Amino acid sequence: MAGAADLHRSVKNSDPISMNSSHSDEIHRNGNAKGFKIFVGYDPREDIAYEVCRYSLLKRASIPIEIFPIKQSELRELGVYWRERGKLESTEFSFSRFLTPYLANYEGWAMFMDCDFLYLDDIKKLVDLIDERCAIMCVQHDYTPKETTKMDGVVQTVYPRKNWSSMVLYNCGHPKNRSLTPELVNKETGAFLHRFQWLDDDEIGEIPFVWNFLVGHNRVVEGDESTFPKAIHYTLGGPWFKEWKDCEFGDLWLSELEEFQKGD
Ligand SMILES: [Mn+2]
Repeated sequence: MAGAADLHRSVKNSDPISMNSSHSDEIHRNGNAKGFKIFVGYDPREDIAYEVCRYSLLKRASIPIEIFPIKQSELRELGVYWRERGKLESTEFSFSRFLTPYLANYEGWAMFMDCDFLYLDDIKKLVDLIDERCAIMCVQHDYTPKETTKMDGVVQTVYPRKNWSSMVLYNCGHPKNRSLTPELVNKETGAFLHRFQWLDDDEIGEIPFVWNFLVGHNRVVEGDESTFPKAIHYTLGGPWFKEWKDCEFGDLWLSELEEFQKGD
């Protein structure tokens, strides 16, 4: 089995965004000299979603960030992920996402997010919301999907705190998150992990919903800027799937794709 050192070497070598010489206080506070770490759930069926998500983050970021795709095949090679895929897992990162604190060496803050996001604002504004007292922070959706399938027809389950785990700021150095070892992530149930049952409720901080704006669920209120999405989450399926080409906010994703492909 590969040790954490191999993994961190692998993570460090994959595509760091270099930082200029003026290290900001905020980066030091986050225990991270290179940039704020963002782990993005990667699924081979949605490669273009990942690329556009990454592009949208980098384009608007005014702080140094490092983006790492969480690829199940790589984690398996490194020996940190070995559980069998269950029928209810709609993506390859259903469980591997919970390795985020481990992948960040249990240091500082790091974010996990699905790949089906489009960023519309500067992630610095999200990082500025970090509350050091929390073990994690996320958008606490009150969300019970009516749909029973998503993406290419994979059956979905409904459970409390659904979608909370799709974008999480992890206080990787928090003692409670030490329990998220590869051993635990490989054996615990979906309910335990997605409901954050290694934590007490008051250790879970709240982020405004506009940072995980669920297409088909959340709504923009005209004239109310606090409802304008900062990060759109195409949770039902995005325009990279034929059947979702015309979904709400699909035009924004498609124009971002065009810009990405032009290589701007
Ligand atoms: Mn998603």
